[in-house]
Amino acid sequence: MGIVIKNGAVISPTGQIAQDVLVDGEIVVAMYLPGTAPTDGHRVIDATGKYVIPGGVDVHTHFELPFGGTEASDTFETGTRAAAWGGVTTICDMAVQRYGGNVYDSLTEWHHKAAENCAVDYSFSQIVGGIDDESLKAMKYLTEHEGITSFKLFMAYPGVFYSDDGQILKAMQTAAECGALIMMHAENGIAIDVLVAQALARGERDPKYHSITRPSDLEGEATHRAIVLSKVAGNVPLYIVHMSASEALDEVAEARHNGQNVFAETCPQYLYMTLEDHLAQPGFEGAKYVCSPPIRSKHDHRHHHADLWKGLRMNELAVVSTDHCPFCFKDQKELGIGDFSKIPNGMGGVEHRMELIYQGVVQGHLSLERWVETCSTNPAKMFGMYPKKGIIAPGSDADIVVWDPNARTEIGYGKKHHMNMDHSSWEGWVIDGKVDTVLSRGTVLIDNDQYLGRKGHGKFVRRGLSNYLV
Ligand code: DUC
Ligand code: ZN
Ligand code: ZN
Repeated sequence: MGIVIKNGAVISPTGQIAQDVLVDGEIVVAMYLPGTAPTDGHRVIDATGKYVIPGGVDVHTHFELPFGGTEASDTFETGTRAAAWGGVTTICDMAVQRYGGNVYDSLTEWHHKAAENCAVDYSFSQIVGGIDDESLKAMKYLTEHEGITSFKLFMAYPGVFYSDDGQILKAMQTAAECGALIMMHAENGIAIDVLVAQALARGERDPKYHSITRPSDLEGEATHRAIVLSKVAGNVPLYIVHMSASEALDEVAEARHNGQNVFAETCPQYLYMTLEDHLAQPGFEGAKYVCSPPIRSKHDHRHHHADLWKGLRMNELAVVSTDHCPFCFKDQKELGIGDFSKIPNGMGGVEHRMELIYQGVVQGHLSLERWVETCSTNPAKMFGMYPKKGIIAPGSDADIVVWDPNARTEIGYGKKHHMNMDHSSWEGWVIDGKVDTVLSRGTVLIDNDQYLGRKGHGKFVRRGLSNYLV
């Protein structure tokens, strides 16, 4: 028995077409004029008045990440279940090699954490925190033999993940040789550490100083440096992660204008949240919104939100991810009471990206097509998973979301909230739309507000090289 999704509007980056979708086993096998797909012997999902979109692809999550003296609170089991609730059918988590550690061992560890635990399909990018001959060799091996074709480097977090410019250049040269994508956390961590120490010495200890000590100019500067290094390394594909600042966006726009293989993602928190309304909340509440790069001020001379939305429209930003890195308030965020620099950095969002960016469609920032493109198609292409993922077309995996534009979603703890956190980063947000039904490789995971999935359904996706390059 197959599944027919009938009478919906199928959305892709190139438009919306009224079509029926026939799923057989794990695959989309055919598309029909609306109302004409054979239904005999098939389960029928009526999508009249609804959008039928490719399952979301979130290429930046941190499940079970040991970080900031604690560990991100979602496991692969809880995090991928929340992803399913949010219409996300593929995640790409960050496997972590630290200075002194071994890349292969860390990848094995991440496989071990994820195997048989995931509700949706998953892959990994590899963080390389210790660049030396051995890890450079490993980058090649992972690209050529393990289906891991992207590597995250850090210009921030000295002493934790930080790489200096020489190390970055070497890693980029290696990536250029084997066709891998370099993902960059672009903030000048050396300068930030000076500002943090100076702020603490002045007695500035509240969560809002997290943002004040990480100015947007230092994101712009690091982005510029990363782009120059990528050019020197032979125009290696460079993907700036979690962009928060107009200054950084300018750098990416200029590099793209010059024909460089430079790309970027942003995350919902950078499109909607502000220092004043979130980080500077009374008491220690602002700790919930501590992430890096930080949430920016609405009084900056640059209009970060407006610029980032424009960047998404103009394809200066190709992808929206979440940088999902959840911590509970109790005992985790609380580690930083009295010292903002000890607040674990990260926010939970894997469940809400499709909803929050759809709200951007409702508000007129993006088209429906661009919503699908930035949240599903482009991440699949950028990370070598297309057309298996990121599109509804014959031969693609039947990762499909039926989206109801006439229903609402109330986000919040005790409302819609399935991440393993004791609060919601998006408390009180109401979305003019709703995840109705979710299929992952032809299996129904969400239906009628019920979770029908299971851990172990999700399979590791071996990725190819990026199919997004200019
Ligand atoms: N930023 C975060 O906020 N959390 C995880 C790592 C990162 O770069
Ligand atoms: Zn980062
Ligand atoms: Zn991250």
